[in-house]
Amino acid sequence: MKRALITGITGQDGSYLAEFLLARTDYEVHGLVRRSSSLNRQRIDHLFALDRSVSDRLHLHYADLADASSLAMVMELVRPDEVYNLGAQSHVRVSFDQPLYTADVVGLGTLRLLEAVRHLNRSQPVRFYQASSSEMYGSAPPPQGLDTPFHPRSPYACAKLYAHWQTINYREAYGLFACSGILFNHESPRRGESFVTRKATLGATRIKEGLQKKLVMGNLDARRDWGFAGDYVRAMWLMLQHDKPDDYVVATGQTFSVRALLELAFSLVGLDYQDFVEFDTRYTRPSEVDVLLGDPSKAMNVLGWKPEVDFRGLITMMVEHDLELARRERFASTYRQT
Ligand code: NAP
Ligand code: F7E
Repeated sequence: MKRALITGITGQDGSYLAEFLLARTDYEVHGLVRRSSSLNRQRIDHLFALDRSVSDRLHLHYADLADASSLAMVMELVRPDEVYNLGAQSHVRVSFDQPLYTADVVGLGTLRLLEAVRHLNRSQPVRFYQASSSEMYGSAPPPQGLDTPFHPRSPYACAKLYAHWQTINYREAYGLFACSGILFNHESPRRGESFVTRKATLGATRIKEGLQKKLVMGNLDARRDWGFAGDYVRAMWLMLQHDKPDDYVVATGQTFSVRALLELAFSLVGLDYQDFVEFDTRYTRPSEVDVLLGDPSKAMNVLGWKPEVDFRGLITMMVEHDLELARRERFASTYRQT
């Protein structure tokens, strides 16, 4: 039985990765969780309801990327074969409001975890995956690949770049099996509600069901390379199964504007986005990343990875999920009134 440790298991990617590893019968999965006043484990609750042959292989531990001693303790307790560092303050706009916190958790947090991994690696081999981001390319012209120079445009991107280089340095300095996956935007019905795809699919479906009247957005001209999170966690795992540690870009190789995203999400529920979308500078950023378009050829050629869900399939999946949520909410409110 292999042991995997996931930071950020309660997040979008952490939940898909845990599901993916548990579906393989040869993994025990350990996740780090933060203490919060109310439980926020909705994305992984269903895993504990599965057959005991699966749920017994899932374990949660309290720790925080800001707290080096908790990371060292969990590392010693679990002694994982594979560590996936997915924990982060991952919202780019929020990183402008909380730059120091973002740098601490995303940048130094990765270094704290790498130190704990380095110590364990002295007594047993440990493989490490770092969740790097296409945001590190920032204003670099598209398409962006492994040879493209980085030009980060937010506190989040700067912190991710620091973590990316620390990961590479631990590989070169200590011979650690450390991989950095430079993942372009990936989404799903489990995406946080304030990221643009989910905001669009929730907005369109709630407007359709009469639960809200308008949707207030920022820059509609930004373009992103959007893939499906379920496809991308498979790439993370493949990196750690390869015979040598390396860095990879994971993307679809297609780019769409936020405007095209809105057009599609609203058209799927029979509406025209122009009748409902308003602009507010509240949702713009002090420095924007205009166009992201990734070149995933190395991941495809070396790892044999390829995405299975395209942009239309992804947004359709999210709209169908959110339409069901909106219908239930409308039904519950009608039922309360009668
Ligand atoms: P997400 O949904 O925002 O999840 C972030 C996770 O990190 C949550 O489990 C969160 O826990 C945890 N976390 C936050 N602060 C922490 C701390 N101080 N200590 C420990 N855990 C902490 O993010 P995601 O979309 O799944 O992304 C996963 C990783 O990939 C992140 O590192 C993100 O920056 C990176 N990434 C994402 C994308 C993308 O398009 N999704 C692309 C490239 C890279 P709580 O539930 O307690 O908040
Ligand atoms: O914005 C524009 C916004 O917040 C996408 C994170 O997972 O992917 C994500 O970062 C674009 C930007 O994602 C709104 O200005 C317009 O140009 O969904 P987002 P992001 O900033 O690309 C990368 C790869 C990560 O690593 C991050 O962790 O959409 N946009 N109007 C808007 N964005 C938001 N959130 N809300 C709007 O109203």
